[in-house]
Formats: sequence, C-alpha cells, structure tokens
Amino acid sequence: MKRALITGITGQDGSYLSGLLLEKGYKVYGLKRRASTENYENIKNIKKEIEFISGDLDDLSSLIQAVKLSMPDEIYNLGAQSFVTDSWSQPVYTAQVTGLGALKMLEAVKQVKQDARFYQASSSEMFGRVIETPQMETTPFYPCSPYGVAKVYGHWITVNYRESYDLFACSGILFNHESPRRGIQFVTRKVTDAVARIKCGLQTELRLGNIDAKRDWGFAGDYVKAMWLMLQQEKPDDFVVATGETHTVRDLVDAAFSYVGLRWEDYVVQDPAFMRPAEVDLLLGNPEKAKKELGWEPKITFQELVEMMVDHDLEKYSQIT
Ligand code: NDP
Ligand code: GDR
Repeated sequence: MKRALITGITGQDGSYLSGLLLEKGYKVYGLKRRASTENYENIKNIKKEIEFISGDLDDLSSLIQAVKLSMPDEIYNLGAQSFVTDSWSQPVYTAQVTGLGALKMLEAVKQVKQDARFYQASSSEMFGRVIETPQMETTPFYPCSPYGVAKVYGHWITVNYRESYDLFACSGILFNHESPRRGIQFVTRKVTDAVARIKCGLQTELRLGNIDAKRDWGFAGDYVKAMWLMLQQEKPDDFVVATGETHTVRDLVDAAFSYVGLRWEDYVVQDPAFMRPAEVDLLLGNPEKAKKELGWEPKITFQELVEMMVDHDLEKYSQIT
C-alpha cells in the first residue's frame, strides 16, 4: 500500500486529492494545524480514513516529525496562505508559510526520506504581469502580489532541491481551479453563493472589485489528477495545468446570474474595497505539455463548472428557506 502525506488537507485541493488517493488504495496522512474550532467540512465524508498529524508549515520540527511518522512514498505540499488579497495585509506571514513553508517541507524530505516523491503547489500567479500569452512552462515570472512572490520562491526552491540533491521534486503551475468546496472569499464561490442567496431572497446585491480581470478557470477535481500524474512519471519535471480558455469576471457573473434567470446588472455593485493594489489582468495557460506527457485533459467546461457551483449553493440555501 502506497503512503502519501498531504499538507493543506482541509482545503479545496487537499479534499479532492485525498479522495482520489484513497480511491487508488493509498494510506493518506494529513498535516493538520491546530485550530480552536475544527475545520473538517471539506473532508467530512472521508475523515475517518485519513490519519492526521499535527503540524504547521512554519515549524520545521513538526514537518520532520510528520515525515518520520508517515514515511511517505509521495508528499503533496498544498498548504499555503492562498488568498492573494490577504497577502498584502499579511506579507510576512505569507512569505513564511507560502514561500519558506515549501523550503521547510523539502528540508524535512531531504533529512528524513530522500526517496519520497514531492509535489509543490505552484501557481499561475507567478506569471503576474502579462509578458506572453498563453503562459507556459518557459514564460518568465513577474509576480504582482506578495503571494505571487512567495510562490516564485517555493517554485525555484523546489527546482533547486531537485537539482542539488537529486530529489524527485515536481512543481505544478496550476491556473485557477474551483469547485463547490472553494473558499467563500474567492471570486467564483463569492459569486455563486451570492446568486443562490439572491435567488432565495436572502441578499439583494453583490459587491465586487475588478470585473474586467481574466482568468483561466478549471475544475479542482480535474486538476488534482494532474498532481498525481506528475509523481507517477519516470523523471521529475514542472508542468502548467490549465484549460487553455480565459473568461472575464464579468463572464463569470453573467453565466451564474443567467443560469438562475436573473440579470447580473440588476444586482452587481462595483466596490473599490475589493480592488487590489496591483492586479493580474490576464491569465491564460497552455496545457500542451501536461496533455502530451501526462495524458491529462480537463473534463469540466467553464459553463458546467459555474452550474455545478450554483446548483450546490442553491441546494444549501433552499434547505434553510
Ligand atoms: P485552500 O486555501 O483551500 O487551502 C489551503 C490549505 O492550507 C488549508 O488546508 C489550510 O489549513 C492550509 N494551511 C494554511 N496555512 C497553513 C500552515 N501555516 N501550516 C499548514 N497548513 C496551512 O487552497 P487550495 O486548496 O485552493 O489550494 C491548494 C494549494 O494550491 C495552495 O498552496 C494554493 O496556494 C495553491 N494553488 C491553488 C490554486 C487554486 O486555484 N485553487 C491555483 C494554483 C495554486 P486550514 O484549514 O487550517 O486553514
Ligand atoms: P486569484 O483568485 O487572486 O486569481 O487567486 P480570486 O478568485 O481571489 O480572484 C480572481 C479575480 O477576480 C477579481 N475579483 C475579485 N476577487 C475576489 N476574491 N473578490 C472580489 O470581490 C472580486 N472582484 C473581482 C480579482 O481581482 C482577480 O482578478 C486564486 C487563488 O486560489 C490562488 O491561491 C491561486 O494561486 C490562483 O488563484 C491561481
């Protein structure tokens, strides 16, 4: 039985990935940081099958201990302060967890189990300012937020540990991916949750920031398969994972409101409070390398994704109204 250690197990991707690995017969260990109020919502259906290990990406000793306890064949480093907006109000913390956390996890691998295969959750936010489109593995990075800068550190330290110590370390440069388990602060979920609340008479308006921003949005359930595939290859490498399609936030809002028979113009208010100090205007990925070398394909379309998320939120609110 293969063993996997996942950081960020309570998050969106951690929940889909742990489900996938359990289906494949893995023994799954999850690094879980202490919280006053427990937060197992995303993994409530599989919680009993996971072995949790207490730890924090900011604490190297806890990561060394986690690797010793799990002795994993594969490690997926998904833990991060992952909300771009908060990286301006908490830049040092973001650098410590999202950037140095990757280094600490790699150090734990190097010190305890050098033959473990390592996945780093890199991000399209590393591309930041538009230098070329579509963005691919060779596109230069120009991050536009403390989060993006921290992810660039995590990416390059992964490459460096692979080259310095011969670790099987891969970096997946994933473009935005969403699901009904997406945190409520992120724009897709904020929109689908609001559409459901408005439809159920619980809310009258939706306040948003920049609706001209363009993102390459896919489904999280598809993207965790690419993470797993990267660690099954003969050689470690880095891959862009994206749909190859981009949409504005306005398109997203239009798709979600139209789906329930409403006009978005009647409800959406642009609010400067949700504008960012620096914006990434356009993300559009080229997933050709992942398609060719991993045999990976995204299955869920943008429209299907929006409908899946609206349906989920509608069901949630229709039960309480
Ligand atoms: P989430 O925000 O849903 O989950 C983040 C996870 O990290 C949570 O389990 C959280 O735990 C954990 N975490 C936060 N701080 C720490 C810490 N100090 N020590 C240990 N664990 C911590 O993110 P996603 O699932 O969406 O993303 C997974 C990873 O992929 C992240 O690294 C993200 O930056 C990256 N990424 C995501 C993309 C996306 O579109 N979703 C695209 C590209 C990259 P808790 O529940 O306790 O808060
Ligand atoms: P992003 O996702 O920053 O791309 O990072 P988010 O959903 O937060 O923003 C996407 C775009 O929507 C615009 N926007 C708003 N965003 C939020 N959150 N709230 C609003 O009200 C709003 N109005 C407009 C944003 O300005 C932005 O252009 C996500 C995270 O999952 C990262 O961890 C990951 O690395 C990247 O995706 C790829």
